Amino acid sequence: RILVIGACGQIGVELTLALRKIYGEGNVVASDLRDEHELLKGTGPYVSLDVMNKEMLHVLVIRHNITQVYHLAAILSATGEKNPGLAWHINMQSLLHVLDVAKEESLHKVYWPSSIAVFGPGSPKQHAPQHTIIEPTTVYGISKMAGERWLEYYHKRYGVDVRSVRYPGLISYKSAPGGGTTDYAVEIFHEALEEKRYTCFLSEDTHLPMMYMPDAIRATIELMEAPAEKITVRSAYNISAMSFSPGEISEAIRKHIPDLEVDYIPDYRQEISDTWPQTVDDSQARADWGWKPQYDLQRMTADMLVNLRPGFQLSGSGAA
Ligand code: VAH
Repeated sequence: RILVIGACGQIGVELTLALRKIYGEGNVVASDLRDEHELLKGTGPYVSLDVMNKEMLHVLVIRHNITQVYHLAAILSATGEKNPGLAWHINMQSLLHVLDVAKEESLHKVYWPSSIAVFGPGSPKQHAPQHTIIEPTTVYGISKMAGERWLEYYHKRYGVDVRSVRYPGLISYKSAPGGGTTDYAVEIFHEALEEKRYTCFLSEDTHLPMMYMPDAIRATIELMEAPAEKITVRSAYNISAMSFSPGEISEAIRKHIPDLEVDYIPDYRQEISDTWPQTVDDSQARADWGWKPQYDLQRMTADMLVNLRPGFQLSGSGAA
């Protein structure tokens, strides 16, 4: 049985729904601090969990016969810079609680997401390799870097089967992101449909690695289902799908909403994004467990628009 922690977040909602489809709704326990997300209601068991309370986590794991945990609860990059101490505490302590319970209860597998935020100004901007200079400058990135080290440590020292990927910025229509630097790429779709106008907090030519949520969910599940002997990276795999800037995504949306107007007023999040690479090299994930993305910018844009607004008429060549 699977436990998803942070099930009401941007990844959590879709991952929980996907896992329930595969493993059966009764076998996937969703948990979060928040009230149950609308889309999860009626789809399977839901429990309230504060993962900062290790006892509570431990009891829940035993009571529900949990054998696998997906731990997705975290403070993202932009929110993290507002309260670094809290972000560090939450991101680290929650992971250590999960890893400890996994060790103590001999759980079969643990999934925890890392991020391209582990990279810093010293990492190559293009095709950032799996192994390179990892000197993040945000507290979120530092917590992801340290988390990767802890995963490897628990794997080597205690044999816990930990798995992770470094997600790029994720774009989704079912559940909203919160507090990230890449959130603009979701907001712009909502504003384009509602107001035909968007003020972006990053500059027009800030290129970042990005991925559409269906690819991210598939990557997660494929990694978790891969035979253990194929997993040569026990920190976190680079995975990549697309890279674009606010200017380029605006252009892609304008193919379908020609009168969209976008202004650029970069704020403190610009500095964060400037420290990250534009593209990452995911050859290790491709070689080890067959990773391959399906969505590029055009296909994702079309899919976002029709899902956010049922009946939306796509124009010409961009039609999905
Ligand atoms: C953030 N979306 O913006 C997250 C992330 C790629 C960065 O992990 O904080």
